[in-house]
Amino acid sequence: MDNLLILGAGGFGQMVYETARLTGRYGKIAFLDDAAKDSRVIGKCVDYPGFLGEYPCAVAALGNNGQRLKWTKALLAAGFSVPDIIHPSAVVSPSAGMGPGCFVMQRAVVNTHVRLGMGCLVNSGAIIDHDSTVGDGAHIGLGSVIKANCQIEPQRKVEAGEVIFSTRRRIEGVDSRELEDALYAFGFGNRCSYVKPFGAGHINETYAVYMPAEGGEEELAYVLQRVNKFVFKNPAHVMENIFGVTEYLRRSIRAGGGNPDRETLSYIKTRAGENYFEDAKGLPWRCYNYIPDSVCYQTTPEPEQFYQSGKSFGRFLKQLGDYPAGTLHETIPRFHDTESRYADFERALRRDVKNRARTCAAEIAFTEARQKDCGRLMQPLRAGLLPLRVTHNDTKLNNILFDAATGEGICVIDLDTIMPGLAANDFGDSIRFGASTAAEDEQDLSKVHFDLALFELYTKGYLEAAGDVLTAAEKDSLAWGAKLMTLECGMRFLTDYLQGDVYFKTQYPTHNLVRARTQFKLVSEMEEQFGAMQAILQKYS
Ligand code: ADP
Ligand code: GN1
Ligand code: MG
Repeated sequence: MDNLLILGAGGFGQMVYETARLTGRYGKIAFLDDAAKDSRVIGKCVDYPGFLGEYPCAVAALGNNGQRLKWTKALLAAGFSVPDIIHPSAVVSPSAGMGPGCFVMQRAVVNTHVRLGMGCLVNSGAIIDHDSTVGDGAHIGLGSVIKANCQIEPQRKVEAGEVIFSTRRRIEGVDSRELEDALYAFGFGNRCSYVKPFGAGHINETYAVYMPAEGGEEELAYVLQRVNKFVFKNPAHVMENIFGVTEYLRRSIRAGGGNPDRETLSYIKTRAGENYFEDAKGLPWRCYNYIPDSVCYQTTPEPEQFYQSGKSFGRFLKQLGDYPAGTLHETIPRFHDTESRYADFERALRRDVKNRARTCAAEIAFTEARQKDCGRLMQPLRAGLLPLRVTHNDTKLNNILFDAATGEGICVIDLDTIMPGLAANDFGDSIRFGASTAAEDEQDLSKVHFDLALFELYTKGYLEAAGDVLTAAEKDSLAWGAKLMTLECGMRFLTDYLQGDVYFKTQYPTHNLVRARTQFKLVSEMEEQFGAMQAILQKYS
């Protein structure tokens, strides 16, 4: 049995003396103290180096956190063995770890995976719950409670009876309280390595969440999004749709022998079991697993990818053929009601709140000249000639993920607008975005063309996947879908420009006008090639 030297013979030192005795692990026990009169005091604190031979073990039993830590370090530096003194009535989890010179007093509980630094004092009756971390020299006061996953800073004094509910660590890339709250709400706060803005959507705020991976690396593990509440007035409905559809797709992908973790998004509930988290400002956050080895394109990189996206969206329509459409909420009313979009445009023009109408006379005239076209799909829908299906309604290329290795379309994303709709709308929205030779916001219109070859590739992919479920009237409607979705989108950009950019994210004041112009250029070219488009549709029908 080793002899033990205790620095400090005050009240706390006496408790440590009694505790050390009770452990039965030490032979002689003596004190060093600068002031106390006690027969067991054999010198002053500064005398410690001289006792190393006779007393190989030593601890600093000083109530002051800074002093306890300072002397613990000094004893270690001098070569003493600095043990932890743990009262036999304390409960310390076998998975807990502690640095040298800690004291765990009567009936204290140190729970699973707790980490104590050096020279910590866990006083009588204190409880430190699982996965909490206590910094060097901290004092966890009598009967206090540190709840799970807390971080107590070095040398902090937690008062007797105090309860620490949660503490937060600084996560790189977090620039708002709401983002931090969301990370904690989904349970990533304690492990997350960093977050950063992600993607190029026009509506939501998207972040990539990086977590520690094996081998010390960090990996993109989750996608966290703040849903745009100006656009989606009822986020609970959006999330009910999304959970309903993705869980349905999961089951049918699995049943068909596919990989449900790659072929549909897996949304994650909050720690409280909710579909989404509402932050202090009342804004909704949701989260899904990042699909590894996937790529998302902002423009069509190779014709093959566009063919692949046709197949993916065609497959998506078919997969949801039996989905109970009546359970879906209409997340944006009249979303692809082109006549109603025209009325919105007229209202914005009448009000012209930013006095911008004078800057876009040509675009206004272009739209007005096509008012009659706006009913070209709504009328047959009302007449029962075109069926409502479960559609995606936002089928642009950057709402699909491709397999980085094989180039195949693997997964449809951005499920906010899944609602009953027309197949022609999904077909058409893909064409307006992906069958263009330039980006949606290209300023040089001489670069913007409708590419008939791309149109053909998408048509081929889409009809290969969904041709057998579409009616003849639906197939006939697809060319109009392409033209009207492009016109409608241009009208929406123009409307937003007139309203002062309240809907779509913009990077500069004329951004929405620039977008409207590309769409109208595409509409003009589609009008010129309408016959050829219809012939291609015939060929693959
Ligand atoms: P928004 O409504 O803002 O378009 P999205 O859900 O489409 O919201 O996300 C925005 C963008 O984030 C996507 O267009 C894409 O670029 C990117 N993104 C989202 N999820 C993923 C993912 N799992 N993998 C790669 N990129 C993604
Ligand atoms: C928006 O959300 P995002 O960026 O995938 C918009 C679509 C438009 C598209 C134009 C909910 O799509 O309707 O066609 O911008 N989404 C919503 O690029 O309004
Ligand atoms: Mg999107």
